[in-house]
Amino acid sequence: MRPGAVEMDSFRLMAYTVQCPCYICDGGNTFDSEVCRHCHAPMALAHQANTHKIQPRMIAAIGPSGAGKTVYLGMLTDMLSRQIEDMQLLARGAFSIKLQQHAMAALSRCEFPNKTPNEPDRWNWIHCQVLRKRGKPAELIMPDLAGEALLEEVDHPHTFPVIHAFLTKCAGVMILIDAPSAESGQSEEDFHTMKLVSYLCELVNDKRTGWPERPIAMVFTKGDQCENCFEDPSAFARRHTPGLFQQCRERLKRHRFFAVGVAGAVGFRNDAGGRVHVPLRIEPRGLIEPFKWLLDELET
Ligand SMILES: Nc1nc2c(ncn2[C@@H]2O[C@H](COP(=O)(O)OP(=O)(O)OP(=O)(O)O)[C@@H](O)[C@H]2O)c(=O)[nH]1
Ligand SMILES: [Mg+2]
Ligand SMILES: [Zn+2]
Repeated sequence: MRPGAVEMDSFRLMAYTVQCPCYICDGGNTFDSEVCRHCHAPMALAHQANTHKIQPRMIAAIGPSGAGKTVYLGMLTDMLSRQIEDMQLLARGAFSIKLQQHAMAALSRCEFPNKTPNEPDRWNWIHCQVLRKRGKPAELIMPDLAGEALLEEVDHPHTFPVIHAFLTKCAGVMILIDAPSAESGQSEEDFHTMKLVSYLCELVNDKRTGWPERPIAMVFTKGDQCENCFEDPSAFARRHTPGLFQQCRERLKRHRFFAVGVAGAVGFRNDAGGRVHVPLRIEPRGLIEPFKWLLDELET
């Protein structure tokens, strides 16, 4: 602007005529929107990608409510950001630290984090760069979805446009399965996971790029309460989630079974709302393997 020239107030509206596409659903938004008006994903994801001129890939931990997604993702990102392993995770943007902060604050108080709310604008998203000793750095976007919303979308497609758009574009997933429930003979675990696999396979069924061709890690959680699943996760799946095991063999080209545990021991506390689980120790086991496998598969 020339010295002395004053911008007309109405000129500021010009900025609103340029649409900024959401990174998840491609829907148009104004430059100052915080969340996408179509799918409620944070617009920070699009701004980060534009600023750094990068196209992050999307991966996710999915599974029914209570499978352990928030605990797993919180602990995994915390471990990787401390670089005890061969991999190091660098969060991009302050919003990417919220999940780790929220989960670790709860665990350090000897509590498990709260159930993830169903409203998509309250989910935590992580945009990060993962550096590895071998292999190229990976740019990733990972949300912590609510299990209830996920199963609602599976039962009634398009109720949660963000889940639909995200899982269409997603490059690979970890499906979390509650191992102690599966071992105790609750067929719910088997059915929920089979439904998720069917949903994915029907969502993108292209011969070359569809879900049957994308990597899927099947992760048994809460291994601390179910030692058997660590020995041979695949044999555990055959025995305790036979429907899922068969479905994976028939429909998925790239899948593998894993077992993880975050808590070392769990107790109970009586609260106004009933009995609450309390983590007595934190003893992460097997957390890195499924994530590493997924990244390796994405590179091939
Ligand atoms: N023993 C044991 N229990 C766990 C572990 N991880 C999670 N849990 C239990 O599982 C519950 C649910 O864990 P979350 O991580 O909140 O589950 P979620 O999949 O995020 O559930 P939604 O947010 O409802 O989708 C926790 O409150 C704990 O009681 C674990 O490693 N060991
Ligand atoms: Mg959660
Ligand atoms: Zn969107």
